[in-house]
Amino acid sequence: MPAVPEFAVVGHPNEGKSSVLSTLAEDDSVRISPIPGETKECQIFPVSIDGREIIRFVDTPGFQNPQKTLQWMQSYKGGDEMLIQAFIDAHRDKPDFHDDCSLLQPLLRGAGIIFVVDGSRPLRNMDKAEMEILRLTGCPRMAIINCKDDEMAWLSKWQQEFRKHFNSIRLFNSCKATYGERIALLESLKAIDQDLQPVLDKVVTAFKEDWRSRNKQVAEFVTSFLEIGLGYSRSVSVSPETDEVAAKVRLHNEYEEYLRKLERKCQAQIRSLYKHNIFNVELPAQSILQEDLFSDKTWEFLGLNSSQLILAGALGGAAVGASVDIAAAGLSFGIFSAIGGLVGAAGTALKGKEFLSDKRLLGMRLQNEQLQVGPVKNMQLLFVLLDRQLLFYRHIINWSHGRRDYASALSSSKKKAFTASWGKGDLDVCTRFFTILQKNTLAEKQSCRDALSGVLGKALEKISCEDA
Ligand SMILES: Nc1nc2c(ncn2[C@@H]2O[C@H](COP(=O)(O)OP(=O)(O)OP(=O)(O)O)[C@@H](O)[C@H]2O)c(=O)[nH]1
Ligand SMILES: [Mg+2]
Repeated sequence: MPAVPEFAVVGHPNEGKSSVLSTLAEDDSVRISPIPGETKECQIFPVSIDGREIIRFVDTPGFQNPQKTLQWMQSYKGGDEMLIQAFIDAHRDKPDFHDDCSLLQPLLRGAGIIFVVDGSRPLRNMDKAEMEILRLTGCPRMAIINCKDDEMAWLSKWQQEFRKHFNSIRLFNSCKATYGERIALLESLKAIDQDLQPVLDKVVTAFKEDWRSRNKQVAEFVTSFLEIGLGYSRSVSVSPETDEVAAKVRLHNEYEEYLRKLERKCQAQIRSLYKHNIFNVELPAQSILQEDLFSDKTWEFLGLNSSQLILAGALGGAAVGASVDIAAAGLSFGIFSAIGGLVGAAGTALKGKEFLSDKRLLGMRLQNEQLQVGPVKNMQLLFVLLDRQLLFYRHIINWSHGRRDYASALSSSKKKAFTASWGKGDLDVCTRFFTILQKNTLAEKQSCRDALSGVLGKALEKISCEDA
């Protein structure tokens, strides 16, 4: 085995070799196609962490002539260690054997073998021939059963046969595999050869550390997004001639548009961190993330429920219970009516989520002939934004790189508000962060944003470990 561990992904055409490789290496540049024979030449896909290559996978063409190759190998009289080289030498000029020669090439360099089969179809003699060829090469090898359909009837037959030929067997679905399943597969590669253990231990550790560090970066991206988005403030001068309502509407719309853009930018950062560079990882049609940030549906499903909001102190405890005529308080005015202390009082009058999630309450005031929008007054916006980023994160990490069936996107984005299950401690961190943004007191800002980033990091780790 070379200094950087190398594994050739081999098998019959169209079984999902390239898909498995793409998912394992988190590389969406791998060519995948429903037409057999897509991969024509071997191609190395290195996996680098912090600029250092730690493992490499080789995509290979499928077996072209397994039966004839096996026959040749069985009648070969030379030494075992020369078998692959001798086969290649004898067939290099025969176009019919181009793919067979090509796929064996990496084994000459000492690559390990990952044999991929589609376990949703029955076992054939051809498969047995391929397994026997791989056994004769003497290279360390494992088998991956990549069930393209959910058909499992043939699974036990495959497993039975595999036990005769491979040191390790794993079920791995290249289209649905999560981060945890990728790690588990790498772990099981260790079992194929004792000599591989120390180096693969390092690879697995590096993969785990890299994942943690990416989660930390996401926490930072989201914290910065919230800091900028919620701390936003703009003002314009007004004179007695100014159409105040029109000016307010304009300021408000500008803010909404600004926030939408900022949100998309943060999502793009997350997407690129998880190496979805080429394909647009589409959201399922039914995803709540398809809804506009300020749509009623978004605010109905995401963010905190009323008791959580009270727990978070979002309403200001003292005001709860007060009875105020909300029309008089100015809610009927429309988009901008929340002015500081009125929030709590009005909340009790409107009751429940209806008021608590009133997305109009973004904060706007008129002072010294200056009309100002922001910073945001409604803390629910913080939780809606958080939930949307967490949902996006979950969608991205669970979209495996080998997956190309965009038309039938899985409904990985359930309508679920992550923050609604957060405990008092985490909610307090959010409240403090939000309060500091309101006051714009620089001194405490750093510690508050660090605390929020920490809470987020924890939430991301939890989502990473959940099933998709
Ligand atoms: N539904 C589903 N489709 C899969 C899965 N794995 C692969 N496919 C599809 O099967 C087809 C073949 O996949 P590839 O990864 O290109 O197969 P390959 O073994 O590299 O094929 P060749 O390069 O032609 O030998 C593609 O259309 C994939 O999208 C899977 O787990 N589930
Ligand atoms: Mg291929």
